[in-house]
Amino acid sequence: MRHQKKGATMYLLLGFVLQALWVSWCHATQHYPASWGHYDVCKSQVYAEDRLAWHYMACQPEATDMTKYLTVSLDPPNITCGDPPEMYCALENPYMCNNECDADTEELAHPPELMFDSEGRNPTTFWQSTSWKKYPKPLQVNITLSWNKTIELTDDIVLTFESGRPEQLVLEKSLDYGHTWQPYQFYASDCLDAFTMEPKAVHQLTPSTMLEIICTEAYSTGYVWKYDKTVRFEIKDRFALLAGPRLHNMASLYGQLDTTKNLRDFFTLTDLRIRLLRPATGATMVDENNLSRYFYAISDIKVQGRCKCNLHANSCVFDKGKLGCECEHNTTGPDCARCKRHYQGRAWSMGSYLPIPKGTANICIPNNLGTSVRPNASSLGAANRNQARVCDNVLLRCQNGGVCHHHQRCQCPAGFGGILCEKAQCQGDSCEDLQSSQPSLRPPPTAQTLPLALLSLISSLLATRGLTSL
Ligand SMILES: *[C@@H]1O[C@H](CO)[C@@H](O)[C@H](O)[C@H]1NC(C)=O
Ligand SMILES: *[C@@H]1O[C@H](CO)[C@@H](O)[C@H](O)[C@H]1NC(C)=O
Ligand SMILES: *[C@@H]1O[C@H](CO)[C@@H](O)[C@H](O)[C@H]1NC(C)=O
Ligand SMILES: *[C@@H]1O[C@H](CO)[C@@H](O)[C@H](O)[C@H]1NC(C)=O
Ligand SMILES: *[C@@H]1O[C@H](CO)[C@@H](O)[C@H](O)[C@H]1NC(C)=O
Ligand SMILES: *[C@@H]1O[C@H](CO)[C@@H](O)[C@H](O)[C@H]1NC(C)=O
Ligand SMILES: [Ca+2]
Repeated sequence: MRHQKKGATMYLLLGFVLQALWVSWCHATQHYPASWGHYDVCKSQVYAEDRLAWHYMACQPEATDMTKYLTVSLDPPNITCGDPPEMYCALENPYMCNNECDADTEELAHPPELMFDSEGRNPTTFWQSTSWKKYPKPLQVNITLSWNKTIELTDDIVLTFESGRPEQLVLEKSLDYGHTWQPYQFYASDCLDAFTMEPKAVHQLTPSTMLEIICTEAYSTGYVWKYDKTVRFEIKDRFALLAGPRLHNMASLYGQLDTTKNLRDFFTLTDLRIRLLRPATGATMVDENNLSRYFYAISDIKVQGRCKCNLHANSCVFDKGKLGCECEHNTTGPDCARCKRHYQGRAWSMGSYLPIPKGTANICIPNNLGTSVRPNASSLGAANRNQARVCDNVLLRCQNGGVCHHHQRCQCPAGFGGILCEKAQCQGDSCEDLQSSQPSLRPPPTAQTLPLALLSLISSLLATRGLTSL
């Protein structure tokens, strides 16, 4: 298969900052116009105390077309048309039967690879299933896309159908290489009937419900065969819930991605699965005398994203069929998710987008540096579990524009203070404290100093979130 080309080495080169999407949005809004470039390097040389030293920064690979690096599998495996050869009729006209599929003839074959070839060819190239010969037994197909690497989505997933769009389909994702699956979005011409869910559109979501899994009727109703061929999973619309309609508040989005694991995980995956549950049947009942009208055909699938490197790499290589981050900051592993040997001087942690724009590298330091505090994996996990969450950006706990930092502390804008930035400062005589609200790396206040009522309120809010277990 084309994505498994032997020896193909693909460098996802130094990028703009974040994905092209965000860059273009920033460009449009003229926010932090020059600063985004800081994310594309992991380190730079600076003069410090009269000598040259390295200054480390958070960094991540450029967003790119991720369909070049996936493997596709179908279930059932022999569901592709053409073996034996078959004639298909148009959905809207049962007498128009000029669509022939024959797996042994290249021009008439429709293998799964044709969902990922470059478009712009005329006629389009597409994968096609067998027809609904066994009606009323369901015609169901799973199309599974696997990267064998954790990736982060940066733009809408777009499926383009050559057939009518299915009456029922589910988009699912896995974060653990296909062991477990969660739904991403349900699609049906009748959500209540198909999934017993109320239909909902993404624009009905709010910042506090932005991770809700919805069933939408926007991509299934009717069969405007020629004009409306796409089915979307709207990533950009969900980003905009936090960063504003034109993503003018990027700092808020970054702060929230940084500190809110649910939010980060929502856009993170190792595999995607398209579950086709019921093909388009048109405006009328299923015509049992001509089942050659009912089938699935997909001409294109778009998945834009980047390798997840925990802000410790600015490139990702595709080598021997396998994606991997080129880790910096003395980190290692496919996702740069641990410190190198002999660099475990302090516990590994992911890089941080904050402070905007340079971020914090959180490099791994040699073992013999600093104190002998070396939390091992198990004690670290336990410590993290026991830490109460003070704030959470999805829930917008920090007030007056504060940004939640590591779930522990609200970074308040100048003029505000208090645990949740709820107090206006400078009204009395204590104006000297203003500087202390600037972002800093000092350790967070311990959770025990917080009022108990506040903590329980926060944890009950967190417990009701739909995706806390993701
Ligand atoms: C596909 O394989 C299944 C068994 O794995 C078999 O029951 C079915 O008839 C096959 N379908 C076709 C079209 O070959
Ligand atoms: C039904 O399908 C066959 C091919 O299987 C085709 O020849 C015929 O014209 C189609 N239409 C009707 C109304 O039977
Ligand atoms: C498709 O995947 C789902 C789980 O994601 C599984 O339950 C089902 O058996 C699979 N196969 C088919 C043909 O639907
Ligand atoms: C996935 O990647 C790992 C290395 O990280 C490799 O050992 C394994 O064989 C790969 N699996 C597949 C299915 O390619
Ligand atoms: C590890 O980090 C140190 C800075 O602490 C740097 O000088 C060194 O080059 C890094 N080593 C590797 C192998 O990246
Ligand atoms: C890790 O920490 C736990 C608890 O602090 C301790 O019981 C265990 O012995 C440690 N393991 C290693 C390998 O240091
Ligand atoms: Ca195609």
